[in-house]
Amino acid sequence: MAAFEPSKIRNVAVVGHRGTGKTSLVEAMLFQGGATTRLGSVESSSTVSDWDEEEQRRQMSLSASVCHLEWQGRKLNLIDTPGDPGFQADTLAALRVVEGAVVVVSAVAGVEVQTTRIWERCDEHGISRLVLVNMLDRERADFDATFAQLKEQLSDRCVAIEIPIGSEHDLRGVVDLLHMRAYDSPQGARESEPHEIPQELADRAASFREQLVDTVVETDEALMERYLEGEELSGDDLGAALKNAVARGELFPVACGVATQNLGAAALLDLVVEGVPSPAKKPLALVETNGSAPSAFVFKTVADPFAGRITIFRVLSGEMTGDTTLVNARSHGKERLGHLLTLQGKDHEQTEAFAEGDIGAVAKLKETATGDVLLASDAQVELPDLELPHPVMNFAITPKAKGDEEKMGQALRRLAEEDPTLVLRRDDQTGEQLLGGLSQMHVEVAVERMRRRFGVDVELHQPRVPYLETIRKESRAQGRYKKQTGGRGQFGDCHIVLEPLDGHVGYEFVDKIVGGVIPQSFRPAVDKGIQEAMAKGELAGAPVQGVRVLLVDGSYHTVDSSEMAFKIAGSMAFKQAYEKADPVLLEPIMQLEATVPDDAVGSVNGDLNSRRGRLHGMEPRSGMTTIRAEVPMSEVLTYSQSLTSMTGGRGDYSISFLRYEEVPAHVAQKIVEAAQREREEVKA
Ligand SMILES: Nc1nc2c(ncn2[C@@H]2O[C@H](COP(=O)(O)OP(=O)(O)OP(=O)(O)O)[C@@H](O)[C@H]2O)c(=O)[nH]1
Ligand SMILES: [Mg+2]
Repeated sequence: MAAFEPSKIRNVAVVGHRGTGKTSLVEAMLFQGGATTRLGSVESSSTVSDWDEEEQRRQMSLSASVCHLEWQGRKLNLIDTPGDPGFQADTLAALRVVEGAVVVVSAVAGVEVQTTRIWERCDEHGISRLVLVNMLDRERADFDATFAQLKEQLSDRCVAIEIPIGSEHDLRGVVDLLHMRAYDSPQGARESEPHEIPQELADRAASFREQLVDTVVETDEALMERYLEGEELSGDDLGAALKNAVARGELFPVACGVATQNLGAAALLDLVVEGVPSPAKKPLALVETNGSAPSAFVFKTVADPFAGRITIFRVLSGEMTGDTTLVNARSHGKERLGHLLTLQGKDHEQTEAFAEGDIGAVAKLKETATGDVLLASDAQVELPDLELPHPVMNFAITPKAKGDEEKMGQALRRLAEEDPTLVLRRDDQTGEQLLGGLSQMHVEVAVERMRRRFGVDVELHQPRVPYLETIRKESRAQGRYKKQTGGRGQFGDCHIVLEPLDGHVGYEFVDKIVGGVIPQSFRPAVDKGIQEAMAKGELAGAPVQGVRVLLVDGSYHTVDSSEMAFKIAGSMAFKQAYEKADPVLLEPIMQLEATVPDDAVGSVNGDLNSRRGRLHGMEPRSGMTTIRAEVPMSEVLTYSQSLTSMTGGRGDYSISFLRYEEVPAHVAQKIVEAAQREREEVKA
């Protein structure tokens, strides 16, 4: 396949809350675009994008899937992304490489937590957006309520370009508000012949059309003038202005869909081609590139034990051809690229070249990981920050079979390469291996993959809460280390001041020494000693954060002073100053969103209350209520069992990290005592 020119490419991520129909929509688009010959379904595990065994078992997307199709002579790269916040690393990375996004919202559930979060990310990256109100065939689907929510909660620049005819099981088609004509459902509304708008819908359609016209003309002065002069604007006039406004990110058209019946896909494909800017119009300035020399940004890697590593990239500049050698801008190592691959879910096809802006893959690179940049020649470039969330759920992990430690470590490193929000580390205090992820399911999926892909069976143990420590007031102390008995002695002496930093985050070391009372060469050693002491706070052995250290005074000995002595002095000074600085424990607070049957709301709320939860909002909808609350992580480590029993298995929840907060004193005391007991046990 010859490379598509940049102006003929469209890159689009399909995003939204969990279970809104993204994968089904991608399936419908691929079918509609002729890239597949049958419409697969999530239920029968036959979609192109949910190809992974674990995705099929759980019937949800766990990682981004890259697909492509041709429409109106353009190449559309579609990235199906996971909606579950535990797997958002891929979703966030995908948003770095696209000019457009299709935001899928359920007509039953409306705007949900993750919808809003992703919307905000799209704002940050200036991504053009189209919204699909999906699942209009489901019981209690409500287009009007959903559209009102979109305008209220996402943007008042959301504008309906279609309304449904009929609803729920009686959904019969859609009205195209631009051209004011009706299409019958099912099966690709735009394929059927248009006809008159049904009489009973005429008024409703007219009022929606008026909103559409008013909103669109506001974005185009010339059109506005014609409108004010009383001219009747044609669908094509409006369409052209709308398309420009979408490209500039000023309007967000809202369309109707039933992804599983391929209703809405054709209209969306038209919108993508016409509204989303091509890479030629909007080059991605992720790093400074050298004009026409090839460079690429790696936004995903797949670790496959058989096929090896597959690296998925977006071409930032130049044309990328196979059989070339590029340089990894992070490691400065050379990477030899073999055949280039075009992806369709798990399938790949060899390709000669990718033009600027296209998305492609290559197998078996040596050391390139997600977030890396490949360049034609070595240069210092600042790598783009993917701004991924940090792991918050940590589980102690041990292999079931003794002696499998090495194998487990290897498998986990491969998985972490694929997903940087999965972090394996060793707890210095207990020596345990800890596996951290964004949610319990995130970690469980990793475990399942280790078993299936790498043949390692492991056990997870009660997650540890990643407490932090910080200080609340200023303090000052001296650290003086002196050992001067026989031979060469040791001498270091420093005075430091601790100050709390805003928001309990960060660490700063400020050198305030005047006149060389501590020689320049020893001052970094003081800093180092302090940082080592901060790795394990005195309260619960948790890392200390949110501290500014001023090194204000000290003394030295011309013979006995050494870096080692000043490091120890620094750590002694810190420990003393820390005790006087009113130290406190911080705990992670989680955002919990539970959807439960109306009759279980009382008990779920009561239970959240007893877990120190703070209720934020309740939204009843269709017999189910969505409860939003903030809860300390330590209280919801085993929430899934409780929710199941309170709701008879009809409840669902998601949880994600919000921020750190001070632990209330009575709770903190217990944690500190437990940590002390543990330290004594380790010593004994
Ligand atoms: N009735 C109906 N069901 C739908 C529609 N779209 C999707 N579904 C079903 O809803 C469920 C979730 O659909 P998916 O396509 O997996 O949703 P998703 O947004 O990809 O979900 P995640 O990847 O987990 O975020 C599946 O059982 C689909 O068959 C629709 O328009 N109408
Ligand atoms: Mg999906």
